[in-house]
Amino acid sequence: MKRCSTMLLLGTLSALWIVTVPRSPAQALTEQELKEFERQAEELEKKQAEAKRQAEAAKKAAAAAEAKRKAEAAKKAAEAKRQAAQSKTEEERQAAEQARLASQASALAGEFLDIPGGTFQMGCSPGDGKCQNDERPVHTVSIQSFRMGKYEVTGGQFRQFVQAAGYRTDAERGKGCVTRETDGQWAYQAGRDWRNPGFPQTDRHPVVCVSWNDAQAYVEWLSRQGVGRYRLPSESEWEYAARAGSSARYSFGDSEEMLCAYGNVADRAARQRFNDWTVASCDDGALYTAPVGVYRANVFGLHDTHGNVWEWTEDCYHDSYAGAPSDGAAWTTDDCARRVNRGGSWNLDPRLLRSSRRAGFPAGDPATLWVFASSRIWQRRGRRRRNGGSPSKPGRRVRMLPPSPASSWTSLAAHSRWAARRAMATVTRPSARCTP
Ligand SMILES: [Ca+2]
Ligand SMILES: [Ca+2]
Repeated sequence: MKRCSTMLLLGTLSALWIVTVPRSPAQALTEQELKEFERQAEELEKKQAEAKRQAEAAKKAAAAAEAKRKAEAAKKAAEAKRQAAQSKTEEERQAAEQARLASQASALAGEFLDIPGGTFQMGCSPGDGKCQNDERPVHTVSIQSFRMGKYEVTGGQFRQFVQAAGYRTDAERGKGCVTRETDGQWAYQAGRDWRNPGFPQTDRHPVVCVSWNDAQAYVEWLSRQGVGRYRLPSESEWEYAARAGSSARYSFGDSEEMLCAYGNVADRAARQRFNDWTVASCDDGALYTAPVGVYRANVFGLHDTHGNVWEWTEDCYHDSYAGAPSDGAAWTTDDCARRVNRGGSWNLDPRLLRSSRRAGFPAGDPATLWVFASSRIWQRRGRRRRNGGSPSKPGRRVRMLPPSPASSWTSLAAHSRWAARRAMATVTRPSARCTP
């Protein structure tokens, strides 16, 4: 019992000592620091939590921004694709419209060729002893590029005009057409007109018995069809195009025997039928008119510039070139009772088929021999580039044109060489019946 009392007493004293003994200063700072540390830890945790929240918010914002950017990019791409598709559709629509107009124009007016501009000497060819006074003086003419019918206007083309417009030609309204009937004389024959000139004609033959007035009515009607502007070529445009860079008597040279390869003329066979004719010493296979495009083209690609049928031009006839325009414009002042025909026809001899040969006939005179070729004028959008073509619309026409514009006889000769190479691939070969 005594021992237990003693231990209880010691335990009580020890506990009192523990409670009452003062702590060291180091122990007090550590406790404060612990509290401070705890406070700082809490603050740090709060900051870390805030930073984490901000980081997550920034991440979400970045993700949202990226998603927005991608959405906008996708929207722009879709818009660009839509616009491209729309543009392509518009281009296709325009191309289809142009093709439709070209097809309609071709059906109505035939094929046309680009004739490059240039400068040439108009009139009597050098050394040509058969020139008439009206082929002089030889003078310089500058021609702007234009488009010209590849062939003479055909009966088929003219028929469309007549049927659509209800047109009646001068021959039908007047005293008929000048033909040579059984009596051997050329004279007006009632009842003769472009439908029935007295010899076989198909829709591919050049229209005949057509006066200058009829030709004007045709090109004016064409210009109202919404497929381009048309007019007759000026006389200088015609000669420039017919010569195609050649200063010789004919577009191909001076050889009369070669005429039958390039056109329908009064040939040896015609002499069998019309024994009073002067004829070329060759055979072209056609007694009257021939379908257009049968014979060789000149280096511009034009057919029948020598013979087959005369071709009306815009000009009034003057018996001299004194005072003639030098810019390719039609000469339409002074006496215009007669209009100019060029190229000669199927009943004429080589002398009358030269490139410089001219004729003037009354505007209302629908002789069988006299017909025309229309010319489509190309309205250029911009200045032609040196290598050809329009800067705003390069395309097929660019490849069709020569490497450089013909601006003189020298450059025109270069053009001719180029055109000759091109023509070799496409030119219509002469009829097998030709014996040049
Ligand atoms: Ca002939
Ligand atoms: Ca002709």
